[in-house]
Amino acid sequence: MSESRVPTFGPEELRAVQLSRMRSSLRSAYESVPHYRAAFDAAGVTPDDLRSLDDLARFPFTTKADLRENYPFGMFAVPRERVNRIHASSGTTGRPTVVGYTKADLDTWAELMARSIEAAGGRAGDIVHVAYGYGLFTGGLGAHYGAERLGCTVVPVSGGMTERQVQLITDFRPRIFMGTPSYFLAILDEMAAEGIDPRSTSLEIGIFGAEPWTEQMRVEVESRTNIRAVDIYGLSEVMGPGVSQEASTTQDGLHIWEDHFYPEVVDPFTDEVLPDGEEGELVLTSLTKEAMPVCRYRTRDLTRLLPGTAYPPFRRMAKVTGRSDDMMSVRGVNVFPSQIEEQILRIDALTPHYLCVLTRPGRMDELTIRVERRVDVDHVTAAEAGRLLESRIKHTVGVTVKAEVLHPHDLERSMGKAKRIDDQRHLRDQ
Ligand code: DLL
Repeated sequence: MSESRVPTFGPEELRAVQLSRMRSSLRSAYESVPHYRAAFDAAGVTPDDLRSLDDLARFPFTTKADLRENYPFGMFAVPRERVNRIHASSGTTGRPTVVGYTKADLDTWAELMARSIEAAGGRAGDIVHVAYGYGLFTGGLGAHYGAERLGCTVVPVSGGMTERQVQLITDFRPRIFMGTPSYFLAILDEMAAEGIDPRSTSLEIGIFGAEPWTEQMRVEVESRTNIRAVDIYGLSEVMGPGVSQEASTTQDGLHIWEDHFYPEVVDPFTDEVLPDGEEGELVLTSLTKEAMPVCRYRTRDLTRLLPGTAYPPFRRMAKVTGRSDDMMSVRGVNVFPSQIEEQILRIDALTPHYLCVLTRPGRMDELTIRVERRVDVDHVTAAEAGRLLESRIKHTVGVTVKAEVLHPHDLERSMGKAKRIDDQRHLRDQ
């Protein structure tokens, strides 16, 4: 077997590499980005105060708001002429968040994506179908250059035109699919409509990310196909896809490429750094980025740090349970869409196509789960499934919800990240 792209480090050696890279990254941020100089000064720290990795806790956090305030290029640590590429995420309101990459950053990203695809079971010579969106979103181009770097044949389909996706999968016979899990379900439905058995396709590996998906969703995808489904994580502010990747050999959470990103998990309310194993908000510090170093970036993603299995000493992060922004507070109970998804997929008559609708008809919040039934399910069974879902959510999550079981295809399909929450409460407040 050829040598792995995942470098090997002893635990001490990795920490030494992290510390020296962190020092130079913080120095570059402090010296070249006015925002960081002001934030470090306000916190009373300079990069020289970083003597051990634990000292990072003394440094200030960086948030999406900081990036927005420095729109468009204020967070860059290099002259604009050295920035080779820009990506941006639109966000729901206001200015987009802009990120930049030097030539070396793009090279690192391609290498980390090649590493991720390899960890997912990919190898040179594979055909890779990329259904992540191309453009300002980092998914498409990130996957693309990584697959090319690994020596794969890339099919840059991007998202949308689902019939054509099916045709290209059938005709080109890719081994690997890369896209959001929710969009892959739409492709599976299209296959079903065309009478194509997904088990008869060439696909063996699915590298799914850009949105939360549950273990139950993995079971759903793997049972309908011959695919091994693995998770990929990343965010544009920190690089894009390829910050962490689940190994196909273990399928037990995502190894963080710690030679390039230093993870912490903090209590989202007290900001205190939590010990490994405890759930909180993931905070990432870039160690090698030139164009836009990030110091303690608050991802808003909730997870836990776990010891490495397939690639120690790199630690793993557990599957993201949700974003703190996606937490629905319903009559005092905190609920994440992933908790709802888990219960939906435990009921045979229901599909993973669902939407959580929040309303406030009187003084109290109401949560309605709109979920499609499976094609072969009759009305009586569908109604029973709805009642079962209501009672299971009541018992496991602790909140009373209304389930509305819909016909197949009643809900809009997304081509990228699925929309799981429709908050209509503000409509009445205005
Ligand atoms: O979604 C980058 C990406 C592209 C990752 C393709 C994986 C595959 P953004 O658009 O900046 O970047 O959105 C980042 O998406 O903070 C998470 O909330 C969510 N997210 C990304 N991957 C996962 C995942 C890309 N595997 C935001 N599980 C992140 C759960 C994920 N959430």
